[in-house]
Amino acid sequence: MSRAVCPGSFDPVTHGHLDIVNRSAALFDYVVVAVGTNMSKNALFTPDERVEMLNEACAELDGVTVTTFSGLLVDFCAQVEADAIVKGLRFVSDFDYELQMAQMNSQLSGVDTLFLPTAAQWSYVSSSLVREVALLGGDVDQFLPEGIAERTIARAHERAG
Ligand code: COD
Repeated sequence: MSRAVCPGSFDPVTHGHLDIVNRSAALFDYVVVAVGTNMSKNALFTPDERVEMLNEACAELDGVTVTTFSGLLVDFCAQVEADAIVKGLRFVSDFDYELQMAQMNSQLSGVDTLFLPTAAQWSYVSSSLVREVALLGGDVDQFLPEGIAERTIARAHERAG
């Protein structure tokens, strides 16, 4: 059984993330979507809330499970016996950052990273921009799976005070 880990902050999960998870599920027997913490980002949702939203969004996908992880991604990969990490790439700036992490992860544990190019229609979508648009009162419906836009807008309103 081939097994991949799709890690991310997923704060919140977007159509761009889901496209990567869907395509990973077509390539591997089993996919673990792993919600981690990016220490450089200011989170809108708790890790458990993000898992709940991902579970809703991935409910129809066979062989896909969602969980949180803490600590090093390579330790989590060893724990779930992953064959590879799968990441999505949007622009050159993603590549610079992702290549460095892929090489560090490979050096730490030997686990390899596969990059999938973003789908053209989602290439400009990031959770950070979606959070910013929502916090400033914009419409984020088109970027997020059903039900998640409402939760994002509600949380943004709470944050805005
Ligand atoms: N289209 C395609 N791919 C996309 C899109 C899109 N529109 N949006 C995001 N993605 C991809 C990203 O490129 C990334 O590969 C993945 O989806 C997740 O994105 P985010 O933004 O939700 O998640 P990040 O980048 O904040 O997550 C970072 C991790 C939590 C994975 C990282 O910080 C990590 O591995 N942390 C664990 C600690 C660790 O091991 N540190 C050492 C690293 S070498």
